Amino acid sequence: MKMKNMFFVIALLVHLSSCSENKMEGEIKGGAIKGGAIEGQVEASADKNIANDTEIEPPHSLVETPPTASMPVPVAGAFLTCTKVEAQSDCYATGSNGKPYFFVPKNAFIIAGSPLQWSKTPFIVAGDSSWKVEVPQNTTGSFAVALENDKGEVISDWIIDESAKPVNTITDGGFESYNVAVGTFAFFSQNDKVDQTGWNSKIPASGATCDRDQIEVHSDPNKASEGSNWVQLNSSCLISIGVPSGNNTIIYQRFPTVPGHLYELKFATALNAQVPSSTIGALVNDAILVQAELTPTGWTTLKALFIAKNETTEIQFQELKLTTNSRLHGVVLDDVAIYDLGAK
Ligand SMILES: [Ca+2]
Repeated sequence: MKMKNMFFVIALLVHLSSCSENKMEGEIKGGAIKGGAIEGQVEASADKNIANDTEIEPPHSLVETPPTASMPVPVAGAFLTCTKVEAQSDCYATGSNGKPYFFVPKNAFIIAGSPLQWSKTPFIVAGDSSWKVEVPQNTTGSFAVALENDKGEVISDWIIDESAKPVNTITDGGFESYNVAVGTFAFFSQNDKVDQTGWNSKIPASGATCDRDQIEVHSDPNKASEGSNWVQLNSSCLISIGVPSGNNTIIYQRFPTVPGHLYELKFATALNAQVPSSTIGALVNDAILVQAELTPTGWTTLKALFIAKNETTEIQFQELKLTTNSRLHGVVLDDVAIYDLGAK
């Protein structure tokens, strides 16, 4: 891990959303995500139930250097989820265990515009770990809500206008640019790729028993989290004579960032039913931002915040803790987005 490139990063997660059971049948066996600890707030949104028995690991908090006073500080292990309801946004905070996260906001902000502006806005406490945040009438398109406590720590969430997604810095986050026949899968090597935008792949720096990286793309609109295609992370690394090694390939994408800006990573992941458990890792400039244990319970959406240090940032995904080199099924990935939250 390149320490010099390491971000000040903080995770993470909690928010479990997604697919109905019938979207995850077959290879990726589905499973309902149970309602959990914060029923009152979450059950109102049928597709965003929170599991209190999730296997997801606690967040990893990697702090290399202290942030400057003006820089927003992502809160480790806290996860804000907001929805827009008329002239306000209903938000609730959860921790990595899926339960309400104790947070005492001092200020609320609407983050919108180009360039992004953080504008203070009134808010009220709506319940345990939930708030109603005023959204000004002139707010259009996609915007984010941020809550800041008296320590300058921030939790935030983007509210995406489906007709306007200018803030997503990731190209082809749903892997829909790959031409794969429905019901099949195909491998795409970086060497075969003419267009170098979007996703690329590489072999893990250590432990790999293969020498050819590939991206394994599956297609089926009834199984994908978004669109038709998704990526499986475990079985695409080959030795050069073409024999599957079953080792994992890192898929990555480099994208422009503004040093000092806060970014929100969001992605959907799941585990094939043939595998009892495994781990997905999302790394920012080689530093782990998200490390989550998965069981075959259907698509889960994970989110995390990080602060960019460079003008170009690399996001990587790989299946961690791969214990066998002969497995054909593993962790899958879809619907990756990274949203710029600007700097306060
Ligand atoms: Ca997709």
